[in-house]
Amino acid sequence: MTTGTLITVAPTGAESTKAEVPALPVTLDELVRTAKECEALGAAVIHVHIRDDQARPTLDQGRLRETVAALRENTDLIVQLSTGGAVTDPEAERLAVLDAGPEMASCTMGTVNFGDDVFLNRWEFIVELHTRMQERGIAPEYEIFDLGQLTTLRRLLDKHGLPAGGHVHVDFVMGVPGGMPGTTEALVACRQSLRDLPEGTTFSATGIGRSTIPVLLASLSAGGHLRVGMEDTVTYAKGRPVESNMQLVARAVGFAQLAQRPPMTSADVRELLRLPP
Ligand code: KMH
Ligand code: ZN
Repeated sequence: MTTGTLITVAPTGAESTKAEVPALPVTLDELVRTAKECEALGAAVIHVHIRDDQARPTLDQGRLRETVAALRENTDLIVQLSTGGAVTDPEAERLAVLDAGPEMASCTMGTVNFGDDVFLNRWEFIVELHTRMQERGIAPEYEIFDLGQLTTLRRLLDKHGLPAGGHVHVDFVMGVPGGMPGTTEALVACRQSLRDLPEGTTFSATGIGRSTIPVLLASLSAGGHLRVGMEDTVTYAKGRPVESNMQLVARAVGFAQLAQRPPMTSADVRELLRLPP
């Protein structure tokens, strides 16, 4: 039975520029402040991409470690580092993200067209990420950009076993130009495909751009959880830029409360996802 709602905030991403989106948190200070405020509102997980001194996406190991340490020190949020990075990041650097020791990390289940780019995720790379996470006790969030990627996930689990902690959690990333659309129909198709995955598999969903609200509502009504943030959405409503990540988290919390599925604490989420101690 689904009770509360797991709310993930994805505050930064790798795609928007600070010049175009000044409210984007790009420094460690901005990120920590955002994390604290989003936690106070009801977020339990933070999906993290970091930037360099010029606000460009980076996978710099020192910065990643510093970020994990600062978020741990200042919040009780579950820190989920992105292994997706930016579309230009090499596989070796994406794998090395795990060396920063996060509690969770993202793990995308296949290659997808990504606007005018390609987000490359070869099978061997997926297996390597999954295996390293198993060995290190890092819980994956399997990112699903298209329906067939759930079949890849099933193949991965069949051939290489369950993730650390034994619980499977997926995130439907919907509405990327090149991936599945951010519609109720697509979410229901994904939801139905979960029956081929281990019993108890949980899911969250996020809709890119204007699909954010339809996906949020569809996920709540289908028993799913939510991811929101400026990685995915920089327009709050027609003609209104997002002012902050807190604005998006507050909206998600409002919808979750309306659905009588209030936000879960990070302690509840650690239990739900059976995160390794
Ligand atoms: N920035 C995208 C190319 C992830 O974080 O794992 C990939 C992405 C997925 O954001
Ligand atoms: Zn990401």
